[in-house]
Amino acid sequence: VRMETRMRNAIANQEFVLYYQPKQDLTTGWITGMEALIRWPSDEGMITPGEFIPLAEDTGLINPLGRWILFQALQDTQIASKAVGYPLQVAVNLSMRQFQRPGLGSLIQEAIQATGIQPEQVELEITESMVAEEVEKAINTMQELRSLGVRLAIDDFGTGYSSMAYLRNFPVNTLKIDQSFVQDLVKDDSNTAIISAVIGLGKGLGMQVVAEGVETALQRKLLEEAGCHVGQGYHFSYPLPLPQLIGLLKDAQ
Ligand code: G
Ligand code: G
Ligand code: MN
Ligand code: NA
Repeated sequence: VRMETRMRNAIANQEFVLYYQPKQDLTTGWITGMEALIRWPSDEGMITPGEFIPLAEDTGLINPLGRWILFQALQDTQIASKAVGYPLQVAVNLSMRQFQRPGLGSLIQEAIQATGIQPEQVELEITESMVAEEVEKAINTMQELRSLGVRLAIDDFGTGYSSMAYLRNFPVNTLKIDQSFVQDLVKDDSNTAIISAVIGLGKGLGMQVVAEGVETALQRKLLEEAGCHVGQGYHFSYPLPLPQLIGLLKDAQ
C-alpha cells in the first residue's frame, strides 16, 4: 500500500502517539515542561517523524495530523499538570505548511478552549527556514499567534538561514539552540565561545534560552555556567509516553 494511504488510515484510526521529552530549568533543577514529539508505531517498528512528516507536508495530510497533534498535546498536558499539581509548559512543533496556512490562529484558539489549558502554557516551535521566505508575512503570523497568549520558540537555532539580522524583529519568547552546538561541548577544556555567544544573543534579546541534545553531565554543567536557562536531552530523559512522563515528574518532586 502506498505510504500516503497508510498515513491517511493511520490518522483515521488514531495510530499516532505523542511522546514527551522533559525540559529542565538548569538553575533550579525543576522540570518545567516538555516537548511533544510524534511517533508512529507500526508492524515494522517505529516510523520516525523524519520519514513521514515530509510526506505529510507534501500530501497535505499534515493538516489533519497537525490538528490531532495540537489537541492531543494540549489535552495530555492538562492531564499531566493535574497529576503533578502545577501547570506544565508544552512545546509543539509546527511544520512549514501549518505555519503558512490561514486559520492557524483559529485552530490554536479552538484547541485552547477545548482543553481549558492556559495559553501561556503552550509554546509553538517554528524554524528559521519557515520565517526566512516571506519575513513580513511570517512576522504577522507570529504576532497573531502571540496575541492569543501562546509562546513562540525558534527551533534548531543556528542551522537555518542566518536570520540573525531579523531575529530582533521576531516576537519570539524562546531560542532553542540546535543540538549540534551542544555536541561540540565534549571536554572540560572545550571551547565554549560559540555556544556562549549564542546564549548571549538570545539573552540580550530578552529570550529564554533552551539547549537541545544535552547528553552528558559535563554539557549540562558548561551550559549552566554559560548562563543557559533550560536544558533538554537524553541526559535528563529520552522522549517518553505520557504515563512514563507523569511517573518521572512525580519521582522528581
Ligand atoms: O523526535 P525526533 O526524531 O524524533 O524528531 C525528528 C524531527 O521531527 C524533528 O525535526 C522534529 O522537530 C520533528 N517532529 C517531531 N514531532 C513533530 C510534530 O509533532 N510535528 C512536526 N511538524 N514535526 C515534528
Ligand atoms: O528538530 P527538533 O529539535 O524538534 O527535534 C528534536 C530531535 O532531537 C528529536 O528527534 C529528538 O528525539 C532528538 N533528541 C532529543 N534529545 C536528544 C539528545 O540528547 N541527543 C540526540 N542526539 N538527539 C536528541
Ligand atoms: Mn523541536
Ligand atoms: Na531542534
